Amino acid sequence: EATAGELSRSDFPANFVFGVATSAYQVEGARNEDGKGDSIWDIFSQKNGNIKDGSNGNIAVDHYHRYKEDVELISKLGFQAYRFSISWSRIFPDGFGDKVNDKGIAYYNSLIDFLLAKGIQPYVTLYHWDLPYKLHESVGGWLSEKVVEHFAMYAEICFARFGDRVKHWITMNEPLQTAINGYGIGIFAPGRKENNYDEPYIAAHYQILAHAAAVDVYNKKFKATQGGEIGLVVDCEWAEAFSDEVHDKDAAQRRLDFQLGWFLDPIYFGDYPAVMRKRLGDKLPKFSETHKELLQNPIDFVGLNHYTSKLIVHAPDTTQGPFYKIQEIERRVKRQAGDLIGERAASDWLYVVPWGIRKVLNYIAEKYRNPPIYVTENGMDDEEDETASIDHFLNDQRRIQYFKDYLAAVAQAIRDGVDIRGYFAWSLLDNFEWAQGYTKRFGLVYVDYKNGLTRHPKSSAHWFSQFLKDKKDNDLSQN
Ligand code: GBH
Repeated sequence: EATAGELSRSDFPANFVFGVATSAYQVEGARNEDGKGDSIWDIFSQKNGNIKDGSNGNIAVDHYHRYKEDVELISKLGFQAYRFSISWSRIFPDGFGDKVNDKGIAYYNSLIDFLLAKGIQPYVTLYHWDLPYKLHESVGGWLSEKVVEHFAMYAEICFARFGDRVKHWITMNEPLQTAINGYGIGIFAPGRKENNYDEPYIAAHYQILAHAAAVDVYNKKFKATQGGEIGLVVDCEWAEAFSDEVHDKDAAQRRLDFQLGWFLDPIYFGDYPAVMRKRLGDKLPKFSETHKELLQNPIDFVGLNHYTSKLIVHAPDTTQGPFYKIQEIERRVKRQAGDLIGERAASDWLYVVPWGIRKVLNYIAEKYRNPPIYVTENGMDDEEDETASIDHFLNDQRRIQYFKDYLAAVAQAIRDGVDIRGYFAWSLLDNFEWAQGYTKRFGLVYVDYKNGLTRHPKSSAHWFSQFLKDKKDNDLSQN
C-alpha cells in the first residue's frame, strides 16, 4: 500500500539492506604506499588537461589511513552495509598474478575486520576502473584477451583471502563507462579515442569475459564452502521516448539495448542484443563456444547504478558522437514543450527524475526474469565553491529531497513486484569525481579539503540516519 505521508523504513522489507558506497581510487589516496603499483588512473590523472581542476587521487580523502574513522561514521549513521572497491594494484602491483603484495592484503583484511566488528556487511567490488598500469602498458589493457586470465587470477586471490568474511561480491563497476569514456571518448583512463568506432566494443567484450571468468572461479571453487553471492554492476539511465511517435519509441528501446542489453544480454541470454549485431556488424566481437560456456555461469544479482534519466529522440544525423551515431539517437533533457525532464544537479548529465528509477527497475525485472537487484549507487552532487561557507554544503536540503523521492520510487518498484534487496547511497564522502576532480561533491559527509580533510556529516546524513531508525506511526501503534 502506497503511503500518502512521509516515506519510512517500513516501506521496505525488514531484510532490505541500506548502505553507502565508495570506490578505491576516489577515496583511498596512499598512491605509492605499502607496495601499491600505479593504476591507469594514477597515470591518467597526472597528465595536464585530463582532470578539470588539475587534481588527482594521490591523497584523495585519505581513506587508506582514516578508514577506521570512516567506518565509525557509517556505523553511527546506522547503515548496515558498505560497498567499497579493492585496488587491484595493491594486491598485484603490476597486475600479473605472480607476486601477491601482502601489505595490500593486510589493508583490506583490517578494513573488512573493522567493518564486521561494527556489524557492517562488506559489499566488495573487484574492479572500479583502476586497472594496474603495467598490465595496460604491456598487454594493452581491456583491448587484450590476456587481461581476462589476469583478472580471474586477481579475483581468485580476493575470494581466497577475503571470502571467509566477504559474502557479497561485485566483479565490475559499470563496464559501459570504461568502454565508452576510456576507449571511445577518452575522458577516462586510459584516455583512448583514436579508434572510437571499434575499441569500445572490444573493451566491453573482454570486460564481460573477465567478469564471467571471475564468476566461474567463484562458482567452481568458493561458493559451496563460502556461501556468498556474486554479481556485477551496470549503469543505466532511464530512456524515455521523446514523443509517442514510433521512431522515438524505437530509439528509446535501442538506447536501452545499447546501454543495458550490451552487458546483461550476454550474461542472461548468451549473446549481444540483435540490434547491436545488426548495426555494428563485424565491429562487434563474437563469443566463441568456450566463451559461451563461461557465460553460462549464472550471476546471483544485478547491481544497478542509477542517477538520472534522459529523453531519447530518433536522430540519424546526431552530432553526439560515434556511439550515438550508430544508434541514430540523441539524448535530450528538454521536452517538446521546452520544459526540463527534471531539475539539474551540479553535474551537467545529472537531472533529478525520481520516476525514472522505478521504470529501470521494472524494465530489468521484466526483461531478465526478475533477478535480485541491488541499487548499488544513487545520489546527487553539489558544485564545489571555495568562496561558500561550510554551512552552504552542510545544509543540503536538495539532496534530502532527492533521496526521499528516489527511495519512494524504489519502494514503488518493490510494490510492483521487482525483487530489490538493497540500496546504497553514493557516496559516503565527498571524493575524487574522476575527470571532474574535486569540483563535484556527492557525499553524505562533507570533506574539508582546506582543513586537514576533516569529515562533517551533512543534513542528508542526519536525515538518512533518522530514516533508518524510524517506523511509521501505524507500526508503532501495533506494537
Ligand atoms: C558512477 O558513474 C560511478 O560509478 C562513480 O564512481 C561516480 O563517482 C558516480 O557515478 C558519479 O558520477 O559528464 O562527460 O564527464 C555513473 C555514470 C559516468 C555518469 C560518467 C556521468 C560523466 C561523463 N557516470 N559520466 S562527463
